[in-house]
Amino acid sequence: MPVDFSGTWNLISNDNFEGYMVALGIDFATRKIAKMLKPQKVIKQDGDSFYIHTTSTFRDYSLQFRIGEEFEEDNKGLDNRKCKSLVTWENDKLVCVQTGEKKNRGWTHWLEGDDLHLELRCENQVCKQVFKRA
Ligand code: ECB
Repeated sequence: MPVDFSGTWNLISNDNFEGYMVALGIDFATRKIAKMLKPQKVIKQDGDSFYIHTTSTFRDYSLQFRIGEEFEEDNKGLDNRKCKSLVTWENDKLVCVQTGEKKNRGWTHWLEGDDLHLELRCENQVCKQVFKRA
């Protein structure tokens, strides 16, 4: 039985989001707004099928994928670059590799106690987010 990430999750910490956004080339004004946000994630998981909706007062982003099936990701409203994304299980961690213009781009989700963790990577920057159940 895989881990179940399903639920509604509220951001409680966001380390080095600034560095991650700079690595993605997000402009100053957008970064100032984005840093203030407390996004919520709604995750619907059915076995190896995922729907992840990240919402905020500023922008929303949604993603649907199946484990092991590469897909075209259009990072609309984020950095607006396209990439090829592949999500796999690494033990109980959900690991996404986003292949494209930016080196070393991807993210990892895992559960720790009652918290949802997310590491966002781009080039030499790592942003660490923690969410609690709503
Ligand atoms: C959607 C809420 C954040 C909106 C921030 C707006 C502008 C900043 C532009 C680019 C920054 C890059 C990413 C924002 C951080 C989080 C959004 C979703 C990150 C993501 O890829 O989550 C994965 C894993 O949960 C599922 O899409």
